[in-house]
Amino acid sequence: MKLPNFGENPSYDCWLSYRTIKNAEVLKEYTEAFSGISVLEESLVFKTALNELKFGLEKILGKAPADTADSDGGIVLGFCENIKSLPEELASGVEKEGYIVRYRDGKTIIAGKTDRGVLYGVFAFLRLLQLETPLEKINLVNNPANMLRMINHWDNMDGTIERGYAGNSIFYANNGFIDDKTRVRDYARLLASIGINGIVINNVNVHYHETRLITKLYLPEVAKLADIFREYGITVFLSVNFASPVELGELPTADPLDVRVQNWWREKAEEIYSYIPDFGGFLVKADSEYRPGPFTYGRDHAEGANMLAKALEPFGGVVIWRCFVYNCKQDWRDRKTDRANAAYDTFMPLDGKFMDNVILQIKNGPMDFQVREPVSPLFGGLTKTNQMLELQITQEYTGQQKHICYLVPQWKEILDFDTFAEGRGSTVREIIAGKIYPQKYGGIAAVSNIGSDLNWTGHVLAQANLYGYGCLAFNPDRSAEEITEEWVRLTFSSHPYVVKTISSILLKSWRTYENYTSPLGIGWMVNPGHHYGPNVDGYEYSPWGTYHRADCFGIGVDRSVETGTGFAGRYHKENAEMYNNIETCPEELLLFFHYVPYTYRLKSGKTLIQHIYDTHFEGVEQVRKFREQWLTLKELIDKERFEHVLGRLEIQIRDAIEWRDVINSYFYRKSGIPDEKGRTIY
Ligand code: GCV
Repeated sequence: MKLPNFGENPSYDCWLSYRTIKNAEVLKEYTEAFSGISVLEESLVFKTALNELKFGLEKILGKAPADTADSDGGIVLGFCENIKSLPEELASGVEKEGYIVRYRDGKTIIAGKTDRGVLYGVFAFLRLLQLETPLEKINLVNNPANMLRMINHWDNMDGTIERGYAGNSIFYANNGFIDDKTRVRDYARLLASIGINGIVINNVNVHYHETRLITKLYLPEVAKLADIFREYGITVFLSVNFASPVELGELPTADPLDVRVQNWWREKAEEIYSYIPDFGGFLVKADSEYRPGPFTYGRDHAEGANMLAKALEPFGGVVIWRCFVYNCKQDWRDRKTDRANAAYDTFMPLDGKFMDNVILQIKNGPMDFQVREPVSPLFGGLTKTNQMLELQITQEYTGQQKHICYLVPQWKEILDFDTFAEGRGSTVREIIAGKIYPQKYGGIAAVSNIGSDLNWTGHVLAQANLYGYGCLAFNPDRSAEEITEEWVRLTFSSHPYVVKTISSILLKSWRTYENYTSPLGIGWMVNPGHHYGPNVDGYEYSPWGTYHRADCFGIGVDRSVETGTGFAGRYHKENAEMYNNIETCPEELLLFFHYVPYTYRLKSGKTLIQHIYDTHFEGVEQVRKFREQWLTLKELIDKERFEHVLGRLEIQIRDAIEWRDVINSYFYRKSGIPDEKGRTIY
């Protein structure tokens, strides 16, 4: 496939389309103000920053800037301390990887403390121009809230992507690396433009070939990827197989306390760093979903993680250890064991036992990226351990990029969730930023939603999820509305009607998806394996409704302290009491925390069963409305993206109807209670 260059295909360009400004006045003003560039430093990333600036300016202004900025009309790119005209009080507000972008009296400064900061400043500046920001408002100081802002790829070397919905891997094919790296470079560019600074390039489920990524068979190839990402200020990490010494046939054991194993990993780290001197470290999924781990040897997760951390320590590497640990083989008759408790019960007793170059990566909820879950109680529970939040951009349980499900509002709720760990204000975003408990490393990671599809994300509107993730990772204070509007303007156009219409669809889409799929936090009612489409008892680890517990009287899982699995009690007092009590439990999580009779009256006055019926009908109508709204954009956006989204909306309507009918009929049959409104329930 011949790839377009940036600027040739709007689907490929994503938010970096850099359309030439049409407003003659603004164009004139900008052309005068930004006529030349001077660069004060030299480094790989500076070179990238300069190229990006030149490229963007030429597209947006329709004219290449000169290589000088001696007089008015100049942009100066440099480190804060080397720019004499930058007032000290402003320079001191810039932190590592932060930037300042400022226009004053005919001169523009783009400065940072590090070259990454300058690169982010360049992208921010170009955004401001694309948004036609008045000169006097070009005045930003931005510091990233999170130290690590990562993307995790679940790419396999055969070219498939676990939970990938946008084609194949852009890194691998046929159990090898793809030679042409054009796509990788373009991707690095997209990621750097939203402030991503780390990437894990292979699946956490590390199979035969990927286990060999840390051997000399593949390390030269990994190094080539690292070279490209480095240009964009992005550090490369690898997922590793905990049993590597055994699976590579080099040792009879992978016991973390065995000296041979410790030495093996130490030498392995040395070898990796000889290829990639700035290698980031390992991501590890251990003792989870049949992956090997320290439990095999009767060791705990701190012993496992620390062994790897010790090996990486001399080189400055880190171990990112996932907390996604649970027993997939739960017996459906066992009503006490609760997957929601698993991560908390495994890791809380280990708090404080991890080395300081280990970071625990915690999924946002206690289950697994459902459309609605409470926040994991490990946030606010752990006080002496580095921690990171893990989100899922790829839409495994949220419509698989066939449906519009814009997740920024969900992520905002997660980041803003108050754990009350140290009183009011102990939000998840403060915790992962290391502001509540000091931590050497912290931040945020998310599972990628991109693949080899020309538009990167399968559904063009799913690009907004990647963009929004980057924005929130950098600055979680931003509102969903602001990020959404910005994305639409950069990606499509600033036409007020286009901005209003697409923003409105995006911002309503999560609730809409929830409406026609899974009510009140119950989750999971999907087909086994691929997890697409409705099947109330279908999920592979939840036979006979282990996870929803519906019977002829009611539905929901009793997770209260007194009569249930006790999960509600894992939170700090304020949240524990709120969740534990059916009266105070937020209704959107009612069935997550309580078993509730179908005849129970919700705050709306409706019975639970009627609520299920109504929301499912409503969800379908909302998607139909999205289609109507989309149709009105026909003359206002390009044909390719218009048709593409319309096609996806047709699929979404068809599948929403299926969800509605399967769910409603299941609960009608279970409860025997007809719809009050007399609608046909199949
Ligand atoms: C990469 C869920 C997904 C798996 C995924 C796993 C994980 O179970 O269905 O595909 O494996 O989460 O996060 O490790």
